[in-house]
Amino acid sequence: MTRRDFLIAGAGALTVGPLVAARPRPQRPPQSQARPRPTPSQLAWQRDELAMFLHFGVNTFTDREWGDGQESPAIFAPSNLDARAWARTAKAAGFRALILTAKHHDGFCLWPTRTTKHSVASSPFRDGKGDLVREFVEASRAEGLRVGLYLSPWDRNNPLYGDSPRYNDLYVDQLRELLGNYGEIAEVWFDGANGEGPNGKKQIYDWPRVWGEVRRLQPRAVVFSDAGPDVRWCGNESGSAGDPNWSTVNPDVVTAPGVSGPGIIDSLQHGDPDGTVWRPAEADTSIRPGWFHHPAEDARVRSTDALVNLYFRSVGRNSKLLLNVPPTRDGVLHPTDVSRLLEFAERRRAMFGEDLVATAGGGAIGRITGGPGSGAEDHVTFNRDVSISMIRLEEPIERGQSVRSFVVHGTSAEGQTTEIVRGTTVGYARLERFAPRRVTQVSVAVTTIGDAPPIGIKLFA
Ligand code: FUL
Repeated sequence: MTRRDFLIAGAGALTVGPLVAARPRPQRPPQSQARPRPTPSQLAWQRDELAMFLHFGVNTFTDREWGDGQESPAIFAPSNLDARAWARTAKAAGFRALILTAKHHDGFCLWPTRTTKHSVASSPFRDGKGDLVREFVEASRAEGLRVGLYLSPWDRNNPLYGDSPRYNDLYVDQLRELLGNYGEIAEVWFDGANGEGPNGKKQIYDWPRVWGEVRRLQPRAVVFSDAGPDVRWCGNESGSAGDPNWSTVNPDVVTAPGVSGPGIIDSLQHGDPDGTVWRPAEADTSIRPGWFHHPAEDARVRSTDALVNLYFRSVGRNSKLLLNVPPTRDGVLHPTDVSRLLEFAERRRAMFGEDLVATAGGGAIGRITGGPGSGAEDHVTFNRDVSISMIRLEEPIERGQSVRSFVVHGTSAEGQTTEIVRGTTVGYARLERFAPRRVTQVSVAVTTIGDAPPIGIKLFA
């Protein structure tokens, strides 16, 4: 298939190619005006690319994943807790934000809340005078990292859980403490877990109220949940974004955190090209099998190769990677996890350190076609024969997302042009790997919804 065939085959309403040239040009309004765009906070969130998740709490000490709320605060006794070391590792590994489980489903609060005694204030940590949320935010800021907090709505300790209005008041009070007393919070993370309360009582969460509180107290924060409103879940816990992956969604499909039903996972994975709101996908997963640290999993930390693959499946598919690295009972990151993170960073530096378009791109990058609902093609001409094996494509997402499909061709020094790779959406970033090949010119053709944007092209050996 030639590039021109691709342009013809790939888009519904093309204005190029002999098959459609005779048809009247579709009378579509320029959609770029109407298409959703990210807010400045959503843009900053995505540009961070990598965030580190820290699951830490009573489960760390009981060796469980979900506590039942009956744990004694006396067990929370990290011997050597060093939040600054967490942040230093995150920074050294190229992460730009950190998210801490301020309260998990067991209800134990890592800050001295006024709402319950089930907190660090009743524990041996810093002789009951500690505030881990404060240590965490201060350490993150000292390393220039953005801060996020996870506050589980499901609370297996609190007696009010299941008594909907009263528990909702308490939950909002906890949120107010976290969002009112610790400076700027960049992301607030809500999962939709909604287990049974005492005596089988069902808790009905008041999400509009919760999100309203976040807006009021932290207007620049992004709110994550399955249903957004700012950032959506990618639909699995293995850290793989969908392909295609649109950052726009139809908000009527996933209406609240934790909802299930037909089409929901598909919508979380892929978004919707005709979606009316901007709600990019966050890909969350753990560096280990569990979310909390379990000594038995110390030999099951993801390999550096696996982390690189994960990066391609998340950041490389228009998503953001939220990688969990759980502290141990000592309150430090496990040395194996730390070395994997540093190797992961080193590998990224080696892979993406030299953009050949910048260093050997002799020719101008030119737009050939464009226009609403159309295709576009850009060329990179090298001033020498170069070997390439990876490409990074980028859309200027501040203008929205519009690439529906792309195809990359390479031309050798002998003048032979062959297809290298093709795919669907681009968005913030699209990363592809392929068998190394020598080229003097690379072209990228795209089909789009709305105006064809200038596509950023980076090529790597
Ligand atoms: C889920 C929780 O049930 C897991 O324990 C973990 O916190 C994960 C990130 O979200 O909903």
